[in-house]
Amino acid sequence: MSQWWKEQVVYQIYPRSFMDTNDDGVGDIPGIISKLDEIRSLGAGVIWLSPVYKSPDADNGYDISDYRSIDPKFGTMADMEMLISQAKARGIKIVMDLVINHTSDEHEWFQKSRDKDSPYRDYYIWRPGKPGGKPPNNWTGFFTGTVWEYDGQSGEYYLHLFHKKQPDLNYKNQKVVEEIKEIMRFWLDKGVGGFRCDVINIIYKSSLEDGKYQVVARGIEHYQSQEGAHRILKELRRDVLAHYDCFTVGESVMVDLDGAKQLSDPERGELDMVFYFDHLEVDRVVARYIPKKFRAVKLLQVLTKWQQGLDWNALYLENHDQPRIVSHYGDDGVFRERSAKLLATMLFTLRGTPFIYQGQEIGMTNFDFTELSQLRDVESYNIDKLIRSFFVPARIRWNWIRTASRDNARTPVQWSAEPGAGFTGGEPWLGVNANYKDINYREQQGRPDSVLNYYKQMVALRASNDTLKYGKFIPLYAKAGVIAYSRVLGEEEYTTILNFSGKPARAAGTGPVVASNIGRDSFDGSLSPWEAVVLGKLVDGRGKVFRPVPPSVSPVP
Ligand code: TEU
Ligand code: CA
Repeated sequence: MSQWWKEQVVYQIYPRSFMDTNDDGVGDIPGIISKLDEIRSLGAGVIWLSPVYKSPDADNGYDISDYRSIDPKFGTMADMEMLISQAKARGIKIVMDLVINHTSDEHEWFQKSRDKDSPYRDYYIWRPGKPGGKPPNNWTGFFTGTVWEYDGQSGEYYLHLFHKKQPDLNYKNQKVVEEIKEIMRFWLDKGVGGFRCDVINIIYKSSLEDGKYQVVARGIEHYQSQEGAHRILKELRRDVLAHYDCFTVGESVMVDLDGAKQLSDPERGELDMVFYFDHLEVDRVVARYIPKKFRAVKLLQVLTKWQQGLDWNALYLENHDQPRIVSHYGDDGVFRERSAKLLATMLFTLRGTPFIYQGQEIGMTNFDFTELSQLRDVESYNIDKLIRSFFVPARIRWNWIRTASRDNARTPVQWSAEPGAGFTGGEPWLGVNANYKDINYREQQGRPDSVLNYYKQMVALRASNDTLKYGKFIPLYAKAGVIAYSRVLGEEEYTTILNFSGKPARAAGTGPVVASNIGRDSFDGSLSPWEAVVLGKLVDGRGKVFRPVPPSVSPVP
């Protein structure tokens, strides 16, 4: 089947924060429909929709209580069908979020499984406790704390790697796999273009032995990328996905390059692409919450590893779990617009399918909250509790939470300078950033040099250019804040030079400018603060190659 998804740009929507049409403060499906033209004008051909299924919202929809219905706060199934067809009319496919590691505890399967004699008992992972009222093993979850919850009704514990309202399904039970196949067919038959598969590499628990010591996700060696998960992915592909023109991108937790290769190797027939986290953790210790210094040299190393290691990458800098990239790797102060464009330059000159997260295309920043009580994310509260138990002082705690909280990405999209940022006429479920008066879609739409218009240019540049899509990635140079790499296809070559710093810098090389975040039309080797430039290689009238940039760009002292 054709690999159309390699040609496309994907736009991720987190529905509750996207656009509210009935002023209840929560984004909805009619809101998405009302913005389809904006998404089309950006040049995206796919929308990945974070969950809109029925859910009690213990984890904002990642706890599903019915996979075949739409939660009333988002609209109706008719709205959903309308969205699919309205998107289709604009050449856009909708991709659903497939959250199948766990369900909500309010899902009927789980409710039935609380009865020991029910055929649904084995849909989940139930175990008796250890003597002395201790849980069945020492595992800890992604949201911290034990993964076991005791259920008085049947006198046993059930496993939950995330929130206790997100019980894990038992993938040793073939009936569960068959249920999932039916759910996938249900949505594919409605015309969706594929799935983003939530934490897909951890669905299969090989054993429930105690885990090696670590604070968060203790026990992961028993469920990360197990043979069982690979086998199930192959089966889902063979029995379901292969019969539709669709793609899958799998979120893969704590995966290394070899693991990601296995999951996305076309020969193996599992996933089409994987999301990994390495490139966003250059300035983090172990996981997101403990900061260390950002080094551009390290970033280029990580990019090179994945660009050369995988045949095809899922390229992303933001999603609903990550801080805003301009606040993370860029400068959300004086150089906000310029650094946001630099990050866009990087995103669209790497090899893979680019993903844009809502608001990224206008350079939205992290939230401006000043205390924990303004946050909604369950993870932030749990992390705070955890690090408090290690006696981390309040100020440092808040600093960590503030920079890494998932709510950074979840504040409402800033559409205009009207009250509620044009997102809602009511009280938003999570506070709007006060900078909406300066940073909003409408203002940027009307300004040629805006971040929004730069995104549009970069999407268009990639779309029209096979070298940027399919060219080989070659790292050229990294020093201090500057990195350079090129993309090569046959005789064609493009070089990207990025200055990740607020200081001027130099990088040798002159030549025709294909993209510039400061509106240059020629380049002489001197870089402004946060400057990004893409240089092209041209072929002259006689077919002779003109190399504007030496193959290895070297620093000029
Ligand atoms: O995220 C899983 C995941 O591993 C992390 O990114 C997660 O956010 C957690 O912070 C690890 O510290 C996926 C979803 O994207 C996330 O929104 C859900 O909360 C989670 O799965 C459970 O479904
Ligand atoms: Ca609403």
